[in-house]
Amino acid sequence: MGCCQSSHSLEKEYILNLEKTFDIPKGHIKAYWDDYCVLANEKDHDEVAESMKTDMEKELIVSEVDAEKIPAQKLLYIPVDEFARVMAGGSEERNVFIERLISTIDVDGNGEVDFEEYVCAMELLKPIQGKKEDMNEEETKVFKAKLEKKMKFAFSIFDVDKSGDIDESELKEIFTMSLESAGMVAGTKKIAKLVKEVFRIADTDKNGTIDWDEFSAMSQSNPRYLDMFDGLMKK
Ligand SMILES: [Ca+2]
Ligand SMILES: [Ca+2]
Ligand SMILES: [Ca+2]
Repeated sequence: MGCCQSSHSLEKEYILNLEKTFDIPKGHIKAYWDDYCVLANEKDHDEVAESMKTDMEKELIVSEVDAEKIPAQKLLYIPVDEFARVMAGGSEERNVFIERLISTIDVDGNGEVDFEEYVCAMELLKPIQGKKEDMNEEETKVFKAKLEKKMKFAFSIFDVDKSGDIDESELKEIFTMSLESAGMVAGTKKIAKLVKEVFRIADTDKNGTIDWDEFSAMSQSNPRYLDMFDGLMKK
C-alpha cells in the first residue's frame, strides 16, 4: 500500500501553488510526488530522487519554465515552514509540539522536507492500516515494523529534553500543545487526569518516569495513545 493515497492540504496547497506560480499544467507535479511515494516503498531513495530530479528538469523544459526562476530542486522539497503551518492549522505560530514534530520529520535538519522525509512523515502521521487478526505472516511483520517506527516517533516527541525517559511535565506539555494544534482546548484538570492515567498504566516500576520499554509496552497494549498523531495532516 502506498503512503500518499489521500490528498491532504499540504500537497494541495504547496504543490498546486507551485504549479500555478510557474504555469505548469495542473496536476503534473502532484503526479511526480505520487509516483515517488509509490516507488519509495520499493526502491532505494537516492536512486528514485535522482531520476525524479531528471524528470522534474524535463517537465520544466516542456512547460517552458524559466530555469532561472525555478530550479528543479525546488519542486523536490517542501520547506519546513510550510509543514509547520499546515500542522498548526494554518497558523504561523509554533508551539513546542509543532517544533518537536518538525525536528523529528526534518531528519537532517536542513530546513526542507525531502521526499524521503516526507514519506516517513506521512507514514507516521497516518493510522496504520489493516486489522491484525486478518494478517498473514508477512503483513504482520510489516505491521509490527510500522508500529515500532510510530512508537519511536511518538516517544521522541514526548521526550522533549531527550533524557531517554518521559516525565509528567513533558507528557502534560505535549498533550496540551497537541490538542491545541488540533484545534481543541482541554482544561488543565482534564489533562492532569489523562497524564495520571497514562502514568498509572505505563510507569510499571513506579519511579515517576516512563522509559522506552515501559512506553513500548503501553503503546502495544493501548495503541490508541499513538492515535493522537493521526489526522494531523488531514485538516
Ligand atoms: Ca530535511
Ligand atoms: Ca525526558
Ligand atoms: Ca518507570
